[in-house]
Amino acid sequence: AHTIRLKDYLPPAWLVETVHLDVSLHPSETRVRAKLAFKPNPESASAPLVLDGDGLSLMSLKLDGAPLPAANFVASPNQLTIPQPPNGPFTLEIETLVDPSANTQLSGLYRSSDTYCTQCEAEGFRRITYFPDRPDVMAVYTTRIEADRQEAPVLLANGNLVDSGALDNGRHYAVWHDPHPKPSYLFAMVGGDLACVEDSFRTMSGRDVTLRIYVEHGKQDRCAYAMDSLKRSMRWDEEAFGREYDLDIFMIVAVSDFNMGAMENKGLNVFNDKYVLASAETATDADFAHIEAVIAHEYFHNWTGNRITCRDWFQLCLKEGLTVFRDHEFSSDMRSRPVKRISDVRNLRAAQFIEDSGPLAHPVRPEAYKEINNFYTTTIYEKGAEVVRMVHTLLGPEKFRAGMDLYFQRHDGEAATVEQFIQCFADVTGRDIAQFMLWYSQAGTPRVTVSTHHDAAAGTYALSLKQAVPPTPNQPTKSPMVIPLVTGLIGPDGRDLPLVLADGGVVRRGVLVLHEAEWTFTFTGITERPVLSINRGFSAPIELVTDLSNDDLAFLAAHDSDPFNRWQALQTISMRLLIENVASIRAGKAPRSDDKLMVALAALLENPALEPAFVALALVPPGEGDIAREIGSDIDPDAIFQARTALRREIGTRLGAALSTLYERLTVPGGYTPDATSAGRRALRNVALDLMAAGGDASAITWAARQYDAADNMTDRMAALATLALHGGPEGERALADFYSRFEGDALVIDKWFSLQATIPQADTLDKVRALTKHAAFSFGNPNRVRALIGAFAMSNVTQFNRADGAGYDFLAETLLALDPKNPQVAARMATAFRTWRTLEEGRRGKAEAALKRIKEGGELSRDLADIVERALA
Ligand code: BAL
Ligand code: ZN
Repeated sequence: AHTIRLKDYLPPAWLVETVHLDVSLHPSETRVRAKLAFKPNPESASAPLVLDGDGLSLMSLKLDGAPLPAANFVASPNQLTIPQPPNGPFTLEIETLVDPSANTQLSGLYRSSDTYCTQCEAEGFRRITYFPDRPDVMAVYTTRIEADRQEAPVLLANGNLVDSGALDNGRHYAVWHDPHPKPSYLFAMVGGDLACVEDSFRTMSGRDVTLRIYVEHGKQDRCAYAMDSLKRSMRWDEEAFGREYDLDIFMIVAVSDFNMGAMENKGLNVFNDKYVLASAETATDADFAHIEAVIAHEYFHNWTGNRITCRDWFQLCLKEGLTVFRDHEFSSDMRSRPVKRISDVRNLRAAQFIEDSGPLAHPVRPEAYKEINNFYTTTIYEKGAEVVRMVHTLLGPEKFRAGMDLYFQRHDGEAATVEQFIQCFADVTGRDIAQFMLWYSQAGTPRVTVSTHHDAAAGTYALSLKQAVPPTPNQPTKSPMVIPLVTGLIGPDGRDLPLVLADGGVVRRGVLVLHEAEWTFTFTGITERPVLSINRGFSAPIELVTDLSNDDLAFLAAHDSDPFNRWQALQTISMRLLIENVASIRAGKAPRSDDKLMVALAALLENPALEPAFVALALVPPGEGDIAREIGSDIDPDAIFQARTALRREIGTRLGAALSTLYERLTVPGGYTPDATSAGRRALRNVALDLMAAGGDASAITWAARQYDAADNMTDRMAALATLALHGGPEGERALADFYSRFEGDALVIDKWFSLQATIPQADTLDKVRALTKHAAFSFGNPNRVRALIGAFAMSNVTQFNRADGAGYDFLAETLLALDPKNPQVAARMATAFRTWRTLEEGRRGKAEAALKRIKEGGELSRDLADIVERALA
């Protein structure tokens, strides 16, 4: 396939002023008439008109109202060219025929449980009509939809409703107008028989906005949390960023077949129903938190993405990284900031750091792609958000806000670039941004090595830092980055010492900035040896290697004023132990235990000042993927699993009494509410239960069974089920069967049942997963089902996906070859489970490589899947 490169960017030769769409919905023959007003782009040379298409059937074509003779254009399913268009503005009327029911790719116009809906990002609009389908072509859209009134009583598109009415033959129509120019990827329309929940929001300038959430009939009572999250998001964006909503109505439509989480189409967000529907009985605390975050994320795109969009797809992080940063900030304000930060960093390490260390590593702003759908990655999103967070850290909150204000003021209504965004911060501070831009262009996770020296006689403390960025695909050598390290020096009394640099430099807000490959900061006035707390709050997305002893780390765990580093200190002690034990296990020796770690963990359990959610996070050892990444090569997933299991067992037995006291004490009084404080209590209580079970405490199984049966909410029921399924033997079987019969028919809940079974680290799991692919509730056509079963197995069941006999790889290869013709985007996403294959021990490595080669040679692959497989093998 063709490679598209950033350096080849050219502005469009033709702009589109207005788009009038007239769509007549039909299950298999939907007629789309598009009237496009073109004008030459004054900034580019005259050129033929070349419009994108994807699988289109052209029915008719008119230019300025007259049919265009066949000799004057060239049409194929994937392109429409007019070699000699008029010199000035003209209109083109294009009629195409599309088949929504046959659209299993879920890109363009398709059907989800009989509802017609669209997904146009990144390149789905060209599956509806021929168009310059690129984000720097922004037009004003008017959309007329007509449909059978019975089949689709609800007809929606972007903007405000301007007309509607009845037609002959039981049909009706609606006309929507969106006054804000937008790129085609933000177009959306929906038609179906949907229920609606309505509310309203008064904006900061006193305008009333109608809010509607459309769902399947009977699901209205599961929309309350989404609606509440939307209203809180709208208020927060006004308060935190001064951003007000700009249409009379904001709509969300929940559909059950969706490739992504949700989509920010202007005024008409389309959501995977997983991120809308919630009730105490069906959704966990984590589901509620995700709903809040995704609702906010899509809403925030209205300014960061829609009002200011991306010039081209290389700039994807401009809207995604920034909007993730904004939704993280929102959730931090709604919930506990430290707990949110720890969870986000855990996710970053488990996904982005792993991507960044393997064959799929790419810069936050890539320079080339073959298939843009494969770049909706954790690097663009989460590392992109970390880069914005570093701007915030380097500038401080006031300057950051000033830079954002300037960005909105300067670029509103434009398709912008990353340089233009960062330039706004340069302009409000007068700083040079050249070196900072390396965060966008250099892939790989920087490694910072820290060594310290205290000179008691001189009262100085030297902090020596070295940075290195590892090689990544197509980037063998790297330059030093700008690394903001929020730092504290903690005295023996547990308090932060003043940071006074020997060279007279000033440390603002505790931020030390490393610019060079190596640098030493020397502090004065340090008479007693302090303990270093560095990269507080995970101020830079780096790997940190320090010379801190385990005693220093235990001190930080107990005393650091930065909660993130308290958590990190315990993780580091655990990681050191786990790595040592993995080596022991592979050498046939028993894993050792670590008394100091147990003492530090015990202290957490007894500290009433700590938030339960924080303690819950601190009790969970580093994940299998993290341990593997830290070891780096020659990975034996079974040894890692055994080392981690041994540590969990040790915690369960050594702290058993304290854990059971916690379990009994932490009951949450009253009925279920999804607020962060109650969720934190449930989280800690359920972690305690699971650790007791891991420690082999038989009463934990009894308690889990009781909790499972008595639960009035999904968080407690699911947690008990997971503990039983992992440790409970026949009790686990009983509970799994009960769970299915309780929630049969509720697809989103049954997804939890699929995922849980797919992630059990036992030898018979693959057989069970194979059997479940035949289960009546499973379907390869629905992305949520595929992710719940196949995705969970391949991405989250480290030992069973990486079985020594290669059967896990073979299963995934077979599955991907079967799925690819139906839904290439989802197949390609699942294929990224192979992203760490080169780090495995020799036997598994050979089997994974063979499976990847089998996929590669398995027939005509989609561009999506071929791209991932080729990069994985390169
Ligand atoms: N733009 C695709 C979905 C999202 O990131 O919001
Ligand atoms: Zn987004």
